[in-house]
Amino acid sequence: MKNYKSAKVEYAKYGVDTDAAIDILSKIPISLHCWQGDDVMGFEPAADSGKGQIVTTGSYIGRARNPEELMADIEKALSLIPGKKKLNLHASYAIFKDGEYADRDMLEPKHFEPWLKFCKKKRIGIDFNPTFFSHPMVKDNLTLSSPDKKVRDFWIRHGKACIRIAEYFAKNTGVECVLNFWIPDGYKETPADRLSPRLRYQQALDEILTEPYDKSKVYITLEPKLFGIGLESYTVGSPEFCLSYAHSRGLTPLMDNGHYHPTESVADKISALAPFYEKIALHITRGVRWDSDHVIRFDDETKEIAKEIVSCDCLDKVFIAMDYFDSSINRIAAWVLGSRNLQKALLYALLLPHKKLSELQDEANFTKMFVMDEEFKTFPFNDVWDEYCERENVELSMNWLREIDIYESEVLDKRN
Ligand code: RNT
Ligand code: ZN
Repeated sequence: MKNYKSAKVEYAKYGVDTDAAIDILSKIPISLHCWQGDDVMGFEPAADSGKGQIVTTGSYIGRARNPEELMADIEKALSLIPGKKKLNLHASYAIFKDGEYADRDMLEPKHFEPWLKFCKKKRIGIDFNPTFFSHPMVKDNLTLSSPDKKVRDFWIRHGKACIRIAEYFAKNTGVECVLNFWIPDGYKETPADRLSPRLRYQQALDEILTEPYDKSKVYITLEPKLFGIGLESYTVGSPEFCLSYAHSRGLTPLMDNGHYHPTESVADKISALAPFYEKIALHITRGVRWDSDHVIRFDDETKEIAKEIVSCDCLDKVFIAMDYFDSSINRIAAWVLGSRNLQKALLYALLLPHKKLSELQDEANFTKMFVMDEEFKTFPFNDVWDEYCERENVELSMNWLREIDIYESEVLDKRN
């Protein structure tokens, strides 16, 4: 890129090596969530969508309605996103050949074979999630914490089945699989008994974990949440519960930045967990006034999370996934935009003079630390970004949108 050389010189003045930054960025795996492509519907014949706590809003044309369409859309998105990717699947995206439907508690690796084939062709790893929502066995908003043993047992079987599927993905791709547990369980009103549901959740998870798995290939993560729609007063899997559980059982904590009080910062929590966990998993999203899962922007919150990952030297410790769903704009554009913004935030973080800034902190030179932090915001960042895109062979700037426009008129328009 024509301006890259001068940008490189500018950054080098502060000891920042732009080539090294580009190189590191290209190797950070970003997990692309399949559910942005179809409004979190999945492929089950009687998908109970709309129930459960996952809400998408908007009615943009071209939602992927079957595995072929979703794979084609993912393929388009992947071609426009630089860097290393993984695909993040949910159990509700099992693919059934004619007449061989299996309910969630009976899922097997074979129901995900086409996904494995797809990802092997793309040479990417796979992450996985049991789907504890949008299903008739979610009773009164409860799954693993239900007082009804039949309900709990159904979801325990689901959890175990997902461990087997995660291991199948990891073994066959050669890439570790992050298996994330999130349950929507909770109450709209102040419950009379907060303890029993948590004890039941704890026991159910213990039961699921009796399923043997290879801990060097499958990383089980637990995702807490402060509240959900219809669960405003109490969630069973609260942050304290999930962290304590994960820590006591050797699991990995997962933090979704939409799941906390609005003034809490997930960026700050990374260094708080880092000393205690081998791995930390993240769902990067954007909440607007609530856990609304808007498309990731290149904004302060995302930059701050990226900055912490880099400055805490946690790049090998974190599993980075995205979790948002917008059906009011072109869904492929949503994927590409969010992924690129997240990578921009990581690049931005990689281009900061962390060593210098922390020296200033230790010297209590807070004035200079503040000034430098601000000045770097207007450094020639975009020249380095464009260089990265060029080296990765993806479209620069907004040119990628043109490709999506063509895909929209040639493919998506015809889906209605
Ligand atoms: C829900 C959680 C969860 C889901 C996905 C689809 O609040 O964030 O991670 O969004 O599993
Ligand atoms: Zn999440």
